[in-house]
Amino acid sequence: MPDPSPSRTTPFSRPVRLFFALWPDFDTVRALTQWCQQAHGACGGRIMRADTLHLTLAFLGETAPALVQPLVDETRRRRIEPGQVILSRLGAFPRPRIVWAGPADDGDNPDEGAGRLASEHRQLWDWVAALHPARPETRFRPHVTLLRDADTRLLPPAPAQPIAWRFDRYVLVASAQDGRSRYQILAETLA
Ligand code: 2AM
Repeated sequence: MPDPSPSRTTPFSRPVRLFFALWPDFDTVRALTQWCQQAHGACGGRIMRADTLHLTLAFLGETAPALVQPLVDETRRRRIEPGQVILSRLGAFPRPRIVWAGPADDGDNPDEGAGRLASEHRQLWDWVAALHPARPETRFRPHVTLLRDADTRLLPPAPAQPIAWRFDRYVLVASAQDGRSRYQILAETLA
């Protein structure tokens, strides 16, 4: 994980871009890194740094500084049922030239994969909406960005071995865009 969550959040003096995400454990990062390499061999582009790989559950966008601490406090009070997501797909967003890994659209088990993530997304917005004016994304598309500036027309099939990602927490992240993505974890929820 990037900057481990500080016990006290650095106050922000300007609006800050926030999102909630699942942050992968070491084995998941290692597996995702192999997917990055394979996809890069076909599509080129820019491989995401291992320490920035994540799956966004809710995107809040630019947030007034005064809202940050209440979101941090509430995140720390929240709990998540541990779960697992199986990443078995490679997909692309052609316009931003992104190649991503994601769960199968939905398997038989709604407690895993895309169904489980959609449920976490909804539950998150249920409490965030009371603290933040952002609206939920119109369409939630769970994915881990692997490559940017890639030639998405050359998207290869997904690697044969799916990635079983066990999670037991989500994190609130601040993102600074200054040429390269820099993420700071502000708070995490625990099972
Ligand atoms: P991306 O990787 O597909 O760009 C930090 O920018 C995180 O929030 C990334 O996971 C990014 O997805 C996601 N994100 C950025 N803008 C978004 C938006 N308008 N709606 C949903 N997610 C967004």
